Amino acid sequence: MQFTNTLSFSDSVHCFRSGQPFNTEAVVLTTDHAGPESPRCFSVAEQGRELIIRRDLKPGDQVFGMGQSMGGLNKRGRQFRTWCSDDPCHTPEKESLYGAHPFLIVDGDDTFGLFIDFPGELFFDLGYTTTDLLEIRIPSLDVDIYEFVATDKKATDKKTIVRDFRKLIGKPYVPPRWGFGYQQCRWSYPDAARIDEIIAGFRDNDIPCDTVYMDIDYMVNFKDFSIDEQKFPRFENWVQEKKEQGIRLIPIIDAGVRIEDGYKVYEEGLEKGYFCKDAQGELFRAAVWPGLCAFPDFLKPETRQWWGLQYQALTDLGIEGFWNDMNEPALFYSPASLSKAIDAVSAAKDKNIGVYEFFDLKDSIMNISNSREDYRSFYHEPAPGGRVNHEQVHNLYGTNMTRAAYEGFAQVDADKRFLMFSRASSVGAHRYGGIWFGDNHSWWEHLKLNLQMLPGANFCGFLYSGADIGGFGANASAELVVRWTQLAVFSPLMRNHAAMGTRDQEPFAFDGHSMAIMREHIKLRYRMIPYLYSEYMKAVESGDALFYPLAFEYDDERSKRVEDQLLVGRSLMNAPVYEQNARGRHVFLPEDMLLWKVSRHDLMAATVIKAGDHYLELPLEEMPVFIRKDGMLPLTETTSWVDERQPETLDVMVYLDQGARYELIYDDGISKAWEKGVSDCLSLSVQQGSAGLKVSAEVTKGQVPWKTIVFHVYRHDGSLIRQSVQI
Ligand code: MIG
Repeated sequence: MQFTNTLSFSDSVHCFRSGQPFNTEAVVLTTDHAGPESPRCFSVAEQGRELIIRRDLKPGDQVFGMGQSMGGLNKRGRQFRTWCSDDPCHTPEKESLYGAHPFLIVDGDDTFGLFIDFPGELFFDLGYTTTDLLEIRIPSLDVDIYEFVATDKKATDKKTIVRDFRKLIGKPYVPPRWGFGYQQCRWSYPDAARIDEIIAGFRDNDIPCDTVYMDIDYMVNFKDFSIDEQKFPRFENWVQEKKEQGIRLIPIIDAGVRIEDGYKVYEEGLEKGYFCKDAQGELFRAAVWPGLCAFPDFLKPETRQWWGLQYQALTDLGIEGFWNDMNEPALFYSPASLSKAIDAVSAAKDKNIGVYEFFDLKDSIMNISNSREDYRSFYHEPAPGGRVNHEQVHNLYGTNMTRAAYEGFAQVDADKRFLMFSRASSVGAHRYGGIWFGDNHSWWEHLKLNLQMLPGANFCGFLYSGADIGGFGANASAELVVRWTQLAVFSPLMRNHAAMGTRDQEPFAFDGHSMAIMREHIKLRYRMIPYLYSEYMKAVESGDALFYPLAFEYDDERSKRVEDQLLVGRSLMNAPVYEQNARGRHVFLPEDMLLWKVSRHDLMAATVIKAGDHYLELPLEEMPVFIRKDGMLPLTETTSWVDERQPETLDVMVYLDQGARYELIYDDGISKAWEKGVSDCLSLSVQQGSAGLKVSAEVTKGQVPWKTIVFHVYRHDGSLIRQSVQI
């Protein structure tokens, strides 16, 4: 196979270009160093109008990555496709979800990473068809293939690969710090009065909360950037009042724009040519919630510029965050696909059809949404005069919607962080917002899936991510929501959400005991924000994931295969309970760790657990937090919302081995000063001196709110020493 061009970003990162790829803007790094002739770790062969990547898999090889996708941490033995899909039923065999993230790491004797920079569908066969063969089909000759070669033959090689990849694709989006608070959503709280009740539910029950969401029913006829004043009278005042209670309202924005005469967004977009057109150059129309819609051509810079400014209609009223939905884009039906289906139904009328014809008939209705035919029937204009069929660039649609929003916010206020996350995404979208994992179900399987999805999303820079706590579809039991809330304590995006028609699942929607457990865990989350925020900001800079499988840190065979525990930042390991009625679980410890069962926030109740296998008793009230050797876990005071007041005391849990250091990163939590390297830093240190413990807490940069730092230092023998430092 002859590449048109090969490039080297470093000794271990190379790009192999075939043909003339579409510029997806996934990669932000440039280089003019010529690279090696061909990849070292896989082959690329031309087959007709396609390229096939192949690599033999050894029995022990594992495959990590694939972004937001089904399966365990190790993706070997599965098939995937990159095709942003509005699929609300995440059953195990699904090959694609809302995000298209073609980055993977093969881990074995010879570990390497692979990223395919391509805007359309790709087919991954990770040892599924043939057990010992990895095969990727690229249905084009125009593509950039990146190879990341490992050098150290260590578990941590994989971290280097993640960092190298992230260097290539740029720094992730940083939310405002209040985006680390607990968030409550539901499809839909019908009006302001109900939202007031929900807020009272949190405040009266002493459960911290920072945001409440407004799902599609806040709009007039689902028209983006409109507000139904019947349901939300005096909107601006109300938004302001809620802020005084520490609650920010987060409206949804859908991709489709309702076709309606007199609706400004539609009329303006139409007049300026900002919408996607069909083959004849006519407006492309398809139905979503608003009925027939036009679809902004987000690949066109002028459209993005215009769309981004539409958000101002709401930011002017005090709104500071949004979630972008239906941007795969989801298409319920087009006039063409609907009439085809109706024809099929009419043709069957009064006929005595056979069962196979019946199934065809059924399919003609069932397959009407998100059809490939519809996706093939419209076009984008990324550059003047340059027309590209949607199917070729499908995966870029949601990304560019979110990019438009992000760039629009910068025009509203150049120095302010807005909350933004999207349903659809591709590699590169992480620079503009986070993602949530879409329409999961209130199934225990999806609680485990949430855990297993986090690292893959993180590798692609989606640090601000999380799944709907409690599950979106189906009814949740109290126990499921309790265990899910426990897991989500660690997840930067911590949002509970439920679908229309399902049972309420706010923390206070169940019995008092369940509520009390959730209250304690949500409070714990607020205490952990300094840690999560510090680790987040470090991961933004270093290119690390917040969540790593144990296989990325420990070289032993056992650790490599752990599927249900994650490292969280540099200090912690998480091993949640994800089974109904379980009152404990098995945990594998690659090394000694400090176990803190958090039920009563008792900082004196931690115990040292030796390396090896353990069965831990974990009643519903308990979630284990493991602190690694020389790891520190700073815990601030709990508040009812993130910015409620300045905390005074910082507790620090420490598991002392050789000597522990921790850099706590802090900043104003709202400006973009971090982009210029401006942050506050509190350096914490605990060392074993000859005359006892030496603890120090020093503000090495800027300023931090805490006045008293209380160290809780545990040692190997389980002994605890407490020492305070004033700053
Ligand atoms: O077709 O806005 O994933 O979070 O509640 C469903 C209604 C549309 C899908 C989103 C979900 C949201 C729902 N939306």
